[in-house]
Amino acid sequence: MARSTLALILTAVCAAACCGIAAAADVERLVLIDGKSAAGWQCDESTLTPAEVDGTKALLFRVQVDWEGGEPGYPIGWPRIHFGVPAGQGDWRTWEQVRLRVYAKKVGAPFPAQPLGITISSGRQNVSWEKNCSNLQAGAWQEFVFDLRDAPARDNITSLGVFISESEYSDGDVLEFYISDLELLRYTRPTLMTFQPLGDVAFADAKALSAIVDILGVAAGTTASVEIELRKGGEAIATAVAQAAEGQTQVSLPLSKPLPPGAYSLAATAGGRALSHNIMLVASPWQEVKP
Ligand SMILES: [Ca+2]
Repeated sequence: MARSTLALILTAVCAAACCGIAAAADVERLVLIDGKSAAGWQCDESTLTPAEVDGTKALLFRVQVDWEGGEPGYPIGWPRIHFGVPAGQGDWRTWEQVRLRVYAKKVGAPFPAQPLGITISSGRQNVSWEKNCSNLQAGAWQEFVFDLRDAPARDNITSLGVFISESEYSDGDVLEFYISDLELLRYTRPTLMTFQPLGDVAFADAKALSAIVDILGVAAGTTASVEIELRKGGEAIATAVAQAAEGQTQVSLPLSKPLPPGAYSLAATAGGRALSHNIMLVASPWQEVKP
């Protein structure tokens, strides 16, 4: 495979937050499919060809489901395409996500619950990682982003594959998956991915409110600052700054005095991205039993 296929492209994307402010975040990309060339890829029980769909260049992964033929011993098998990672480039520990864009076509019944899988394999035995492109719809571009950090043995990745399970389909089905982009991503600065309070309801005299943050782009051995804020009607009631390492961290916002029961929001900001959740503070039962 040409080394240029593995070119790193430093770019900026605008990442939308689910319930907060959208902000720009820097990411590095390792492009494995750019839609133009199938270099480095192989296919089994399927075809892989450069094509164009909906005005976009893509690689067409085409499968005709065949319950009789295929791999010996596994006639109802796993047609697939796969990319062999060049020797010396299998240390994926710093890559955080896999992203792909797919435009799928299929005649007849909708796509099944597990329509298209992505997998990586390491050089060690019995270690694999699989994710599924759930809710795949025919006739529209869809983007799928999977967390790579839960993949085992990421220091020695030997291949990445995209596959279907013929058992999910009917014999004879013709499936077309146009893949315009497939890439590994890593954030180059701390970026808040998710923020989840430990509960939607807390006592108004709680000493602290806790939440889980998930942050990407934090270098090993370092932490990122996370600002936690309790708000009431847009006004900041309490603020604290916590430190979080890469991945999930529990953070707390200390409260110095009991607050009036009612509806509040709890917000986290890190790396320029803010996320918030509604939280209800209710009267403490300890107050009610006081004489
Ligand atoms: Ca087969």
